[in-house]
Amino acid sequence: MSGIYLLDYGAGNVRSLVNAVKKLGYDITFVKDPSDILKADKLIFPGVGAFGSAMTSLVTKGYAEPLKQYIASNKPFMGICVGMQTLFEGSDESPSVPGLGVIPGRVQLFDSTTKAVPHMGWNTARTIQGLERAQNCGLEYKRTYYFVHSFAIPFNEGSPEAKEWALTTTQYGDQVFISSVRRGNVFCTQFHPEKSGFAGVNVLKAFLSGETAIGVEADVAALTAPQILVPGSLSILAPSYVPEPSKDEFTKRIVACLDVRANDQGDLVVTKGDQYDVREQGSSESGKGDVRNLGKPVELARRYFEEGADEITFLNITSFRNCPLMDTPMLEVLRRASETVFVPLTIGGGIKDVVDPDGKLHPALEVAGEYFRSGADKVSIGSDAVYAAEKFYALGGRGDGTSAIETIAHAYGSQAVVISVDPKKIYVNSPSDAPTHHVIEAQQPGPNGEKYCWYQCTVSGGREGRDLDVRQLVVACQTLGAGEILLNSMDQDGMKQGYDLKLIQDVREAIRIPVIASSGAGAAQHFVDVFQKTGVEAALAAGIFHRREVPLEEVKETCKKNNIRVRNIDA
Ligand code: 1PR
Repeated sequence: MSGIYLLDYGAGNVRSLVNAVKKLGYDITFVKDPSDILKADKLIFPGVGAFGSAMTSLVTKGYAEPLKQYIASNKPFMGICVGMQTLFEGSDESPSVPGLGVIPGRVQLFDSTTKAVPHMGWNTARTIQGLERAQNCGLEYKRTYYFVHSFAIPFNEGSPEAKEWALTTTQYGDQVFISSVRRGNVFCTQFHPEKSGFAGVNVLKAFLSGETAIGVEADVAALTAPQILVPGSLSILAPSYVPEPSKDEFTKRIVACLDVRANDQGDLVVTKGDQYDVREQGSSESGKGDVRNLGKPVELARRYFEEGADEITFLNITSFRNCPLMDTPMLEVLRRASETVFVPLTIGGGIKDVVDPDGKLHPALEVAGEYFRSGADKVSIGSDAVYAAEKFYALGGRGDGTSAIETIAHAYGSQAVVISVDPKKIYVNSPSDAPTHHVIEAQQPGPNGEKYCWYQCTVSGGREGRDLDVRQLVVACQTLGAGEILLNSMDQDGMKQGYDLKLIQDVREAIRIPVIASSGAGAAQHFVDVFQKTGVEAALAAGIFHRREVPLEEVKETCKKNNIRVRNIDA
């Protein structure tokens, strides 16, 4: 069968890509055998995970040679993220593993001394081949696209890859890298079009409809052509196009969070607690009423995507009671959400080794894999991260390779592993009252006038406190391979008093991976405060969005007015 083929080696979420292609009205066939590659009329290669494991999979499955032949045959090819990187000669991520060598150059690690790494979030892509060429590829001036990677191809003007291949560059902090390449029928993006909202869907559309491909002859002709400036239009062909100077246009992310659980009637609902208590005040003996019901998970996720959320997080807040693999409703929520939501999806709750009722052990890696295949881009680990950090310190500050963080990061990449932290503030009179913990000055004095506090890690949705502080946790998790911290606060959750800025600042300073501030947003100004005062990469809210008290649009407009870069709401 000919047509559009997808080269998937099973390393992550390709469901969103398949859904986006289908949404555009095309059928897509998975490559099952090396011979399928040469049957394709158009081939998409969405690389996920580490460079070394991607290349090793290509070689062991017998895909590498037919892939090179396919590319040489000049049939339309689109590589995404690691799918683009594998076309280069090699990567510092896996120095001993050669790349396909189609494009000269090497993939290198971002410098994390000046910015958070991975580069995770929305950024622009500036064309250096000319606006017309970028437009042919569905790329739009000033639109932002979703990136998630720690390694990139530095843009080096004058280098062969830059001259012949680079279509766009992107600046992250002080570094400029190649964010897309195009030559003949090869088109690759470092960003994820399938996760870049409608802007990204347009990029896929251009490739699928054939606009992107112009053929090598036309390409060479254009590259050697004298300056052609079409009067009255922006149409300028390379090489006369003078690119604008690069600029860091990385945006802060606004994340909508959906705490999900079954209510007493057994329906899966989005709920929301105050300080983690999700029940209404009731008339029962315990004073507790029903689980608060704020809507249906798939519908709310879609609403937030349409309203401009940059990312959506589902937290299965009672998963510690069940085996998540038996939790088919949550998997179904992801599958259905990924049909209509084209921004990154994170799923948390129950990511750990689990034993199902018939005694069968499912390692955390298998649990996570099931979620990735169902449409998740990242998994968020809560309780299990606390246990892993405790073990890390018991072993003298190292992992043993068996934790969920390590196994999932190894297989799917650090960027796919988020740590959800549920800290509780413990007030003390002086740092010497908690000598084994990281004590800071409290923002407000405690109930008995205490001036200091430390933040205790909890497990099982805040039900149990552990002898570990948040700083110890995040440092251990970063060392074990986590790619991002989702920093909640049990004290601020649902209170609408603003984020715990002291806590967030303290964590932001301790680590170099991105931090999502969470808990307590009650007004658009709270987002401005947390971005300006702590420098976090993202801010999350739940209650104010569910109850429509503060629209996402207002949050973004307020940020813009305060010179905080945010992604424009897609149309
Ligand atoms: O321990 O790996 O099974 O993960 C359980 C996950 O469920 C953790 O991520 C934990 O944070 C979450 N969780 C467990 N119980 C609750 C609860 O509320 N009873 N939700 C819970 C935590 C906190 C935030 C919330 C923000 C923003 N929810 O995610 O959405 O505080 O709220 P706001 O903007 O309304 O203030 P595991």
